[in-house]
Amino acid sequence: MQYLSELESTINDMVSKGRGILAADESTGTIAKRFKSIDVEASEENRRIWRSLLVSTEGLGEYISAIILFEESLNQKIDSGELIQQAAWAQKIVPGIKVDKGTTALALSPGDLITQGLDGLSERLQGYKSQGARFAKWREVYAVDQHLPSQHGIQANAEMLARYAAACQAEGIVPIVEPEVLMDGTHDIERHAEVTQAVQLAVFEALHRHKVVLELMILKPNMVLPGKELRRAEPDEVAAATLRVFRRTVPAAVPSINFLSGGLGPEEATANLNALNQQAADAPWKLSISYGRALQQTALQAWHGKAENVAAAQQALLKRARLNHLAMLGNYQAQLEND
Ligand code: 5MM
Repeated sequence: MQYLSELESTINDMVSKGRGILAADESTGTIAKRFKSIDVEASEENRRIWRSLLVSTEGLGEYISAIILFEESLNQKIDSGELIQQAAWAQKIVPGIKVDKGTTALALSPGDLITQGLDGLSERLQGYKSQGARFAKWREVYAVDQHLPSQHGIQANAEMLARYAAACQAEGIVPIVEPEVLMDGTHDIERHAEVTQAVQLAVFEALHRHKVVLELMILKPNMVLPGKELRRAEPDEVAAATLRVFRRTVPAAVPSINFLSGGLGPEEATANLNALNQQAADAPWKLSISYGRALQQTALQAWHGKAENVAAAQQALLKRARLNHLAMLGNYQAQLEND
């Protein structure tokens, strides 16, 4: 395989015990929503300041091994004049890039979504690589109800993820494969498990068909949960349901499973990860994070767009990263939130 040693070196840098991935790849519309919640204008400069703040947090590299960026961040500099991706490397944090172009309705399949962005992907990957990105991320999104996602939708989404992952590996870029079964809705945990299992089976079948090397990719999935309009589940229940599905569907060759937080609160996301690691001491894969909201939320609240709050926001980010590090070791306790 061309670029084999490059891919191996990136995966070794990204997958390390007790470290996780920070998702800072919100598209322009999504980050505008996050900024609106703290009354900050969604300007390019504010996005630069925010992502500079994240990546310059001293000590972050102890708990975070990689950061997913949005396209514009690869051209942005922190105040010292270093590119954001160089500032990440300075802390041994591998920079990567979201390469999908967001979701749209899947034609003739009401309620199913499909992600766009395959056209010209290889050329874009070459460009991002020359700018310093070492890995990429692509998300497919599945809404859940009694009938959704359809079998057709599950197959179409799996095909997209596999074609994306194959294109990445062909260019020497490690793919993060993100099938997100949404937690929105009133479904019970059994229905979420059933859908997550069907989605992951289809994804791994497609990855095999497209010759994707499982050792050189990272899975970024949802946890198995009841619909958020139904009820909130305890961490032990989430961990047991999630591991049951993952043991059935995720090959041992996959080095790391890095969960998305999907709208879980920061403390809930950390507690669930802790339970997963406590219940899965014998698991073949690392169980880590690729959280966006659950890592950034408390820091955003502390920042509020003000220069004088940067240090407090960085402390908040570092605290969440450290607590998630403890959860990766199965050593998190809720009372640590008060330290
Ligand atoms: C599911 O979202 C991903 C993980 O973030 P959370 O932990 O907050 O759920 C995240 O990487 C997402 O894919 C990016 O923020 C891009 O999302 P949009 O909606 O902007 O494409």
